[in-house]
Amino acid sequence: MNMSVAREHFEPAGAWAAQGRQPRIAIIGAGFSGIGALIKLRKQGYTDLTCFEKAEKIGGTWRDNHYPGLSCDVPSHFYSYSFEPNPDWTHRFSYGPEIWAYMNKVADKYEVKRDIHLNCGVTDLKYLGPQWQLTTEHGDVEIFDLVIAATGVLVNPAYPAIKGLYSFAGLQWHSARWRDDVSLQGKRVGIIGTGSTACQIVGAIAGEVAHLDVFQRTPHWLNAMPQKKYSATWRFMLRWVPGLQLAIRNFMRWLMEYTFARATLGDEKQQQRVQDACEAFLQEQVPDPELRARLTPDYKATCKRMIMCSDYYPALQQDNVALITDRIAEIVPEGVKTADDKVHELDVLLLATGFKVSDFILPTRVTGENGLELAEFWRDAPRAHRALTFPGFPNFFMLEGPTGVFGNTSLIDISEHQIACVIAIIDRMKQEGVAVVAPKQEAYEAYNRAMSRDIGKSTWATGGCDSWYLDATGTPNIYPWLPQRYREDMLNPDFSEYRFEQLPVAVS
Ligand code: N01
Repeated sequence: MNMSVAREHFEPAGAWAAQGRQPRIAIIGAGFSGIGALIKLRKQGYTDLTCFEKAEKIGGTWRDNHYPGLSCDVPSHFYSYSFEPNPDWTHRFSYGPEIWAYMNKVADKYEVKRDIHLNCGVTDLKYLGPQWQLTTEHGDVEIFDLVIAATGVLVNPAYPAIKGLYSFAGLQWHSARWRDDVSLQGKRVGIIGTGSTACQIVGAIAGEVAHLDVFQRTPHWLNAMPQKKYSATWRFMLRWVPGLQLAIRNFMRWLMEYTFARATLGDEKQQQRVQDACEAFLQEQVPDPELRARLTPDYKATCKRMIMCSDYYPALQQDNVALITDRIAEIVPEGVKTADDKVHELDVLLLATGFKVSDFILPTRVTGENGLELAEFWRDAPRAHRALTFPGFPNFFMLEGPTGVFGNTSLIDISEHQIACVIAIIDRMKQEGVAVVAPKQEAYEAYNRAMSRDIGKSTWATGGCDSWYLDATGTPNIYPWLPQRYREDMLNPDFSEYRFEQLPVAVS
């Protein structure tokens, strides 16, 4: 695939729409968003598609995460592609391997794997006006008319800044880099973190390990996960009763958004209902008042992402499990030393410490118009226009970009709506012979101003906690309105917010 690129090769050739040819579209990442984009673009008649995937398999989050207990806290019939409902989901909340198998099955059915280059990370994207020059980790260079980054949010593991982290003499790994080759049976295990990931791991491994130390920095609010195994009769009905799957999907979406989105976005009654439910769950699950006190957050429910997990509290009360709330002082070769000078000796140390959520497509170097670097554009905090496009980066789209709808809802649903918006923009380029599209600076600024004004009313901002939703400026980097509004915006893009140019722009 090594191509030597001459500037003349793509100067006039850049205006794909004016020339009536197919646009060459690069999609970066083969997770749910990237695969959805491949399917939907092809369906719309765009066939010159190349997907670059840095790993050896497709799957994104569901490939990278394979820790014990992995499941999705969004109901299965909502956490699926709208165009590929699955009557065969075995549980109300699917387990990781089943979700990954579903994704593979869909990719096979729509024959998109042929468009995917595996083991092919993209290191550099450079806008040459009106096309993009893409460089892979192998040094190959290709030219594309349009680029869609589908690189995800919770991708790059965050390693905690704890003194001596790498001095531990035993085995240590991050939850998103699970060592399937190591059995935890009979071992002394420690886990740092008590977020969604840690809760699932603790519930799954507590019965297997000799001893488990759970290192909690901040307690999180939890609610039960109302898991249910679907019967064969139910699955038969889903397959054959017209409209049933769609009705369930719509109901689940309404339920998730009514419950969590409203509670987060200023509906005080709903927030109180969620708060009461979490408090009641804790009270019912943890009878010991001393342990319960240590597990009670001092901030509002829905400030951090709500955790739905039924086996965490029971696991913490097993004889072989200890909740450690003393601050971690340092990691030493024997294990974890806490502020009370006690060394908790371990064979294995698990880091369920979350992700570097401000990276998005970075560290891929993205250079837009006039040499503008995306890393520089994001210097204060990552921002986007409608979580999808960026002024100064024409013909470039990012699915699940900054300030997206990242609460307790289906990211598949959100990315499908974004793909619909991208397609509407490309269709317009095609109809009007447009070579360049980018959001106008003033539209981007007005949108971000409105967001900053309203995000301050959400419990992410007012709930009194720190969370991965907050960016370096302390502002929640997340959509401040109900998801329904975002979906409507994506389905009815306001083209006046974009600059459409028919001629190639000058090269910097
Ligand atoms: O990561 P997190 P996660 N010393 O950032 C602690 C999705 N997800 O992987 O709370 C000590 O939430 C940190 O402590 P604190 C979902 O969107 C979904 O669990 O900051 N502790 C926290 O406890 C979720 O929100 C599903 O004080 C340190 C933990 O590590 C997102 O992924 C399942 C520390 C990190 O929690 C991320 O979840 C799993 C330090 N230096 C994940 N640094 C489902 O669908 C960090 N911590 C079910």
